Amino acid sequence: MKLTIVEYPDKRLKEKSKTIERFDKELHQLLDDMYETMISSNGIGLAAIQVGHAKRVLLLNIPDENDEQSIESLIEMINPVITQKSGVTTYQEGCLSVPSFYEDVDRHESITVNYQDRDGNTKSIEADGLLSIAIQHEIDHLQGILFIDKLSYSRRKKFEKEYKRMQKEKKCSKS
Ligand code: QAP
Ligand code: CO
Repeated sequence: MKLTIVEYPDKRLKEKSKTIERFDKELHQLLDDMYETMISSNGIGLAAIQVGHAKRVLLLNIPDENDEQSIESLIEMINPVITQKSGVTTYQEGCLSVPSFYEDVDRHESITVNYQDRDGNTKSIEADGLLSIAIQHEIDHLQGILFIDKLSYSRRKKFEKEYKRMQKEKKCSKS
């Protein structure tokens, strides 16, 4: 089932997500619904709070060299923790919860993440490139942090202005 994406400035996006303790059918259903929601919204990453569930759950599906997304490369992370980080990189990020806005954000270049899979097995992954950026963006969601919270004061102002104008245009096109 496709779920509704929570969009900024909804306060739920500021909530801190809770650790998963039961790796049951309910969790598996949430993961499947999140996947359907992410793919049909053209996303490459999604955190559970973006569909209204304050749980430490996220998905990543980075496109391959031919820019194609495949379920083979889907990564499901439960209770992720960054254990190592190095370097700095900048990327123009976007977010399904902040539609049609993109801005440069600084991240760690390479990271190591410990997490659990849908059955509760402990995993570890070393990531760099877009996967590393995406993981950091999604883990931020679990702390209630959006990429726009990382912008400088002046860029944040620019965002608020542009975003408010867009919301108005959306409303007008409906009526
Ligand atoms: C997070 O973001 C991310 O504005 C995932 O109109 C961001 O999937 C990972 C999207 C940057 C790596 C680098 C955004 C789709 C998707 C939009 C997304 C939109 C339609 C964002
Ligand atoms: Co996001």
